[in-house]
Amino acid sequence: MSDYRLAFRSRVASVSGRREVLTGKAPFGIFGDGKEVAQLAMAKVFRPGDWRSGYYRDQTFMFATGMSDLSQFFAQLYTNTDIAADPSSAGRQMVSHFATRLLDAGGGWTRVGEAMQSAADLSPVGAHMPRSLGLAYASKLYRSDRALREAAPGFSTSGDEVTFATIGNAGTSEGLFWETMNAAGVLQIPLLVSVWDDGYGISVPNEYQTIKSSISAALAGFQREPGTTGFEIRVVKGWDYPSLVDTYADLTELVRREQVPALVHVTEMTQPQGHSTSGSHERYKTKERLAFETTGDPITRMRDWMVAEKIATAAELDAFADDDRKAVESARIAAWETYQAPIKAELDRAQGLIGRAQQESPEVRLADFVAELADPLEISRRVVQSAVRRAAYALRGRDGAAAGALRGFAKEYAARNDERYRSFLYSASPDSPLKVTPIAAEYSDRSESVDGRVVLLRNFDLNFARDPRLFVMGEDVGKLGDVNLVFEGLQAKYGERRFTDTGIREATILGQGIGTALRGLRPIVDIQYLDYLLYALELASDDLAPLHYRTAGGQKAPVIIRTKGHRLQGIWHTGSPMSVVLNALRGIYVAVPRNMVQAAGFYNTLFRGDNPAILIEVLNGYRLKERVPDNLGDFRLPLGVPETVRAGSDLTIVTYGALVRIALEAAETLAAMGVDAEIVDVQTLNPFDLKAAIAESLAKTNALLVVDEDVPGGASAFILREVLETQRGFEHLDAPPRTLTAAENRAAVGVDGDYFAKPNREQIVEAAYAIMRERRPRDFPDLRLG
Ligand SMILES: Cc1ncc(C[n+]2csc(CCOP(=O)(O)OP(=O)(O)O)c2C)c(N)n1
Ligand SMILES: [Mg+2]
Repeated sequence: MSDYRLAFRSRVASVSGRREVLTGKAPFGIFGDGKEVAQLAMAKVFRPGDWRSGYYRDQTFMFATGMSDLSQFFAQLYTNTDIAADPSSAGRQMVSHFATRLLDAGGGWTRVGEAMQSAADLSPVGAHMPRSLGLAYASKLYRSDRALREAAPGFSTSGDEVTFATIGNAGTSEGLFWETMNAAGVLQIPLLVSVWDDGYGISVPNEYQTIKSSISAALAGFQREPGTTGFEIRVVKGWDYPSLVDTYADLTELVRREQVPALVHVTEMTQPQGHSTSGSHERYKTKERLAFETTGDPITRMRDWMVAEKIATAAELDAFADDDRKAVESARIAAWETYQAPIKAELDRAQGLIGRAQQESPEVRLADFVAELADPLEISRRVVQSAVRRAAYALRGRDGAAAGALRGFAKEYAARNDERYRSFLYSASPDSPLKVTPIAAEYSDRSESVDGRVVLLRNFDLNFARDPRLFVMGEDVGKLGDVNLVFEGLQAKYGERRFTDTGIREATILGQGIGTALRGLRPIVDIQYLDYLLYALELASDDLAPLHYRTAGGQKAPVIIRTKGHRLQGIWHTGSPMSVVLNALRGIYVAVPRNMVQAAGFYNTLFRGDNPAILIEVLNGYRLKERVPDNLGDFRLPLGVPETVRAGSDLTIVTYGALVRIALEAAETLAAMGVDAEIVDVQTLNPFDLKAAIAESLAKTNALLVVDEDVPGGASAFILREVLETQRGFEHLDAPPRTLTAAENRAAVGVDGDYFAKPNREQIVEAAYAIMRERRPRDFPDLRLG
């Protein structure tokens, strides 16, 4: 009875939510109507420590488990920015995009493993699947390793947790789904995937979506059989309450006990209100199908079954219906009032302040702004902020108390709205990598010189000995010990669980990282070449980078992506799509160390911090000799602090990564030509030079050359903006700034391809020389080379 009533209330909420959107009170609606009954069954087997990783149809499940409720649901529908009202996203995500709060107000972990959890939903279809893999994989790691459970207290009691993923039938057409399913079958992890099959993906039916029009038929080859691994697959109808309850009970027991992945294909689900509030299904569904939305309704069928089985009489159920409708309606009204009350108060306050300023300065025309706020087009903060600021423009140059009060409010209000709408992109917790205390590398007479790869190898070894939560996943990182042998011998020392070979599946390697990081582990996601990061880019951009932001500080996944790039051979092993990385991945820090000692120093910082980051090692640097710091493993380089690798007085060359060495060679040639170049290695592109050291260098040299591995207008444009605009570097320049970048085309294979596609020593010399010649033509005669 209580299940039925919960499903009923959930339905009323869907209907009510749609109405709120259609009457203009909420921006958008997408609801779980037609999917209720299966979710009741799934909720019954869901325990503290378990994870949901699902999509926007799951409100009934969220209500049934207590991870959400009607008031949070409506708060999110109305876009309430108060974390207490909408703990999933503080008004940042569309309705039905759920998340539990894993972090406390200071950004530290709560005892995540002791409560039911939901990873933060996202709108791109299927993009939550890869991290589901990691959530489930963490159970396997925790179960097999008691020391790990002790090293990450509060995250897992015994490794018995199950991850429940949900996805729509059409969502299974995405590559990310298939990649996840294959990997889950290979890994044999406690992942229970439910496909909510309503026959459609918006207007496109299953025959266009899925081979054999059925995901369970398509995946039949995944079914585990004696002697093989695989999935346990079940098909059950979305209205068949007793079968659903039995299926989830049996299957979850198996998944939990044996850590076997499972698929529940829930068929014959409905969409009584159509896909979402942005369209009407009458436009594309047949009459028969529209009729089925009523005749096949899972709640009606559950009710019929209850009456037939004499669990309740129709009259009893009708009597509850009234109460349940009222309960939903009063939750909605309360949520609407809670949403509106503070904004209305802000409107009133602003109106009062403008009114008083008007009295103080009757000659200024402020009446329009007062009128705007007295009868606003909408109850919104933009209305308030816009009116207040335009009133302040009209009051410019006036010193009265009321004008001052209005300006004070305008400033405060803007700052408060920045917090509401722009905060939490990066971790600000005590564990932020920006707060890790730097420790300089130390050298002595005993410091030996070794290949760069050995510096990294020893540094990883020391970190892995220090922190049992660290592990690395990727292609060839285990048995081989990385294609450049950076992990040589470490799998033998630390075991397969910590140096783990994976299939060629960059997106789900990253997903495995996101999921395990959410569960308190410290994954290093190894992407073999920077060029192949693009396979994982969508996920990095949509799931990882905005995770802390979209949960308003409720969740974090401190994944460290290790990759290598810039210089080797050919079209796919020399890539530096740095502008892609920078622009798609705000929220993720970007380190571009010039050598392996610097890389080690940044890893040492990032492993101790809680913000995701990507570190790009210089691909042709593994065989170059470097001196090993005596405090390897322990020294920590600060993020956002460039290093001047050559002091000079004539011009500043700003660069990073592999180009630092080439720029240093160029500086020697330049010195012989009478040019004393200062070379600044930016070291981390994000954060970028937090103390404006580059502007200081410009104050001395008055000239800027940015040398970049990326395409024209790529990362160099980013660097120019930072230096010229943010740091006001233009004030120091006495010649136009220049950028020297890679070509638009990628590098042909071979040493010549690299030389002619990427900045080389001679190009740097000539670009620097040209700047000098422009400033002092008499001292620097034309080279007459073109
Ligand atoms: C990557 C991506 N492409 C397109 C969309 C637009 N879109 C939103 S929902 C949807 C249909 C999803 O259908 P299904 O997975 O069956 O879930 P249902 O809504 O039917 O429950 C589409 C195409 C999206 N959100 N993400
Ligand atoms: Mg569907």
